[in-house]
Amino acid sequence: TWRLLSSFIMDKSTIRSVSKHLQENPDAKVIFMVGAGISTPCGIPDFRSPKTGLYSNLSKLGLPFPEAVFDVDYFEENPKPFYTLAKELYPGNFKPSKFHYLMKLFEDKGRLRRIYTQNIDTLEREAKIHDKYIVEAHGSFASNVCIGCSQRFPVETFKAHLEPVKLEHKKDKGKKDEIEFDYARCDKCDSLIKPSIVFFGEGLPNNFFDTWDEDLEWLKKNKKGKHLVIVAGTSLSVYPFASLPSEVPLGFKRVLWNYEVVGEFRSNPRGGDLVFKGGSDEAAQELAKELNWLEELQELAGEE
Ligand code: CNA
Repeated sequence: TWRLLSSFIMDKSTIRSVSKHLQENPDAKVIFMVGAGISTPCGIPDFRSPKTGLYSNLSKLGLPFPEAVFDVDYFEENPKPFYTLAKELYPGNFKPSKFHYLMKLFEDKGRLRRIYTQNIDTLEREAKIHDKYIVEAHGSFASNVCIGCSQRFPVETFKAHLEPVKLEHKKDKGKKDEIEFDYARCDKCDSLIKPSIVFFGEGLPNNFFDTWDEDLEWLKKNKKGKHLVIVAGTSLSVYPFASLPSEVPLGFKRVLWNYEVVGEFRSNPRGGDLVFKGGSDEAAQELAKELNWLEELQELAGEE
């Protein structure tokens, strides 16, 4: 019976509850906390989905362990896997999902407080959501930094080096042509330049901590707990980001839209949690329908 009960409360009725809450509380705003799952409908693989996730597809890059692609020491030794991945993931190659456009609608309707994103694909910006709402917790491709002296470089610096150069092995006819990159290097110290993406072992940007402090204060002032937190498309396994939902003060409704039940929603669920186990775009579409925003959502997403 427990199983039956839990599958019942994870169905679309929880999305209707979100809609009802937002309609009954016109001053309530939403904080989104999102991850790679909201961009899988755009064609960008996430990390951990079995079979389709990046980690299960990285073997072709010859990495000693999958996370090495985002490891500074490994990058210094062998930048090629990161360059290969960056070329594939580089912003501009993908269009935002319905979920991204739903967040844009929350902005347009004056119902958005903030988006905390772990994604580096900049699709929130691509959906034209104003910068002031976006916290890119794991950085982005939007600026570049030298790993030796921390000097900053404009976005074009790294991008210009993403075109592979072909090395021809004229003397060794038996060997196949190899794809290589001409790695971007600092003009001052000659160390490698990388996008300002947070690699493992690196600290998160200050604005992540500062903005979250500000938003926590803002939540605490809302004594009746009317604001909402919507968590979507994340395995909640990378810290400190993963602890955000647990820091939401008691009394607020927390929403999860994900293929699997993750983090505190599984280990320490709260009575008010509203979990929909399913696709983030499906949830976005359903909520838009319930709020009578569907036409606008379809227009933003470029659908008929
Ligand atoms: P993750 O660990 O790969 O988890 C993704 C989660 O989303 C899993 O629980 C999936 O079941 C779920 N999921 C996948 N697709 C959907 C969908 N359409 N609807 C609902 N749920 C879905 O990714 P996290 O973001 O939690 O991990 C943090 C890493 C991933 C961050 O450091 C990112 O930089 C990194 N990453 C980002 C991107 C990107 O920018 N798009 C891509 C791949 C990895």
